[in-house]
Amino acid sequence: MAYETIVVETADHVCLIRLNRPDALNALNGQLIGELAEAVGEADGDKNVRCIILTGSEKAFAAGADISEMADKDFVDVFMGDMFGSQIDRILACRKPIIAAVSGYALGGGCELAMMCDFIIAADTAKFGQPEINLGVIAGIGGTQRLTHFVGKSKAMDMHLTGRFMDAEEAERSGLVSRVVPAKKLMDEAMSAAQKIAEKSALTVKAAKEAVNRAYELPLREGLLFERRLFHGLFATEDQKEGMKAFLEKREPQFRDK
Ligand code: CO8
Repeated sequence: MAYETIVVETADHVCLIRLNRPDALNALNGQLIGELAEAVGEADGDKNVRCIILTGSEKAFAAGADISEMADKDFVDVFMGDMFGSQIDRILACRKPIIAAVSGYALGGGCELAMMCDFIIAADTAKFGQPEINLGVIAGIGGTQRLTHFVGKSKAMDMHLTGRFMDAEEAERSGLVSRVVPAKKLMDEAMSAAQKIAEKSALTVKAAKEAVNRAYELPLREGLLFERRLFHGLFATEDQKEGMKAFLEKREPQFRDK
């Protein structure tokens, strides 16, 4: 499908999705969110794709929802239209890993979009923030919930109430991002992480993603049981036999996603 607000390239089992509204610092308008949901859905259904990278430009991952598109809307518009609800649900339904590669601004909906991914690799230029408070609104696609899980209540409150930005170093220290790299190396780092994931059993990767996500959704006892049962279930797969045999034979495993 031809997209206008994103660029999609797939090579070596990795689908790279680049947000592409440079004049608006990749502000998320309805068209971009719709195209992104479509592209993520396509990549999820494409057998050739084993990992997805979501990125923006050097200056901005995304500077938030598009304020010019939202400014004149009223409650009935956004409530009845369920602004971005179904598109966001489609992105969240993706069962393949999504890495956010963040350079520059990741603000408001941009920060929330990065947090929806499975992990964030940040350039040393990255700036995260939830400045919606300055616009007379609050976060609307997960920011109050996910940021709090990542960085704890005190820092999340600070970010949401003051609207201040967090730099890459603070974001790593606080657990929001998994690693920080020099801006020039961001895409190489993200690509090498994606390639590593692509080499694993796709079956096991899906199981790991589902289990980690349960940590955010279930009480500990239920999460532990979910993990244990998935762990037990993986012993029914050929990839478990191959992975353990390869280790004992001191060779690389040849996973077949079975
Ligand atoms: N929406 C629309 N246009 C934007 C946005 C945005 N969020 N951010 C930047 N732009 C545009 C600017 O208007 C400007 O356009 P133009 O050149 O035509 O004037 C262009 O991008 C470049 O921006 P600046 O000139 O402002 O660049 P600076 O380097 O001076 O500043 C900043 C960069 C600090 C990032 C600044 O642009 C800024 O503060 N942007 C707004 C950040 C913000 O408030 N984000 C939160 C938006 S609200 C939100 O995300 C709600 C999420 C929940 C949605 C839920 C839906 C259900």
